[in-house]
Amino acid sequence: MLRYVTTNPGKVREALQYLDGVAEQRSAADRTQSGIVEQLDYDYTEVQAAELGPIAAHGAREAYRHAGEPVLVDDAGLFVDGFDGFPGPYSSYAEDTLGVEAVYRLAERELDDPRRAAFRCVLAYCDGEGFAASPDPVDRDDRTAAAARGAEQSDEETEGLPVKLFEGVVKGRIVPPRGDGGFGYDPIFEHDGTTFAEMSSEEKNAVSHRGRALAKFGEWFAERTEF
Ligand code: ITT
Ligand code: NA
Repeated sequence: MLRYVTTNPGKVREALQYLDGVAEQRSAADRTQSGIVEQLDYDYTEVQAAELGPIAAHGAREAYRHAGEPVLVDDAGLFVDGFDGFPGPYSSYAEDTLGVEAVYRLAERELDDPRRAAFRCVLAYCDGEGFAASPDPVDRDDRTAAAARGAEQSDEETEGLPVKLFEGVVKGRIVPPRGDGGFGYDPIFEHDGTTFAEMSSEEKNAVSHRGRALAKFGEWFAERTEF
């Protein structure tokens, strides 16, 4: 059993839809969806860092020690180019304090159109075992690769448990809120003319940061196990 570690029901919906879909395609017909991956509603400590990688890696170790079974932690954020990546790793805090509409209004007031931004998602997998050397599944993107290396190194030194990271990125722009699907910043994030809140979770998964990270994870995990 793989535990998808998050307190956020929106993430769970997208991740389970994706991972159950992958598992169903690849596995025996008698496998039930619920037996493969389940949410673990666990609020791990979010260490302060400028990048998502170290936060997710630290969280995965903590969640694994808590759960005692394989875990996948999902750390994500909205990075606004004109704000030098803000709110980024502080996206959850900014949503709780300012709110999503205020983040839009701030961007509208301070930045010229197009207000470029990216969603990033880092998935951190830990099952208490090591990983054989394999081609790095993390993005070629410099920033991402650096974040991944940083996470692996610093965490290796402090805590030992190996963690594997998978990152997905999607580019878009900040727009006035549209749509009532999705969650979080979805209404103000437009990709190819559609906000994420105007997409079904299946449509969102096909292009999103989370969908891309899940695709990388799914490919790696399928080879590692009978998943
Ligand atoms: P967990 O840490 O328990 O997983 P969280 O919601 O606090 O739940 P993060 O720490 O990763 O998750 O915070 C990410 C913030 O970015 C939070 O405000 C989310 O609502 C938002 N967010 C993450 N993924 C998103 C997505 O796909 N679409 C819109 N907003 C997203
Ligand atoms: Na969080």
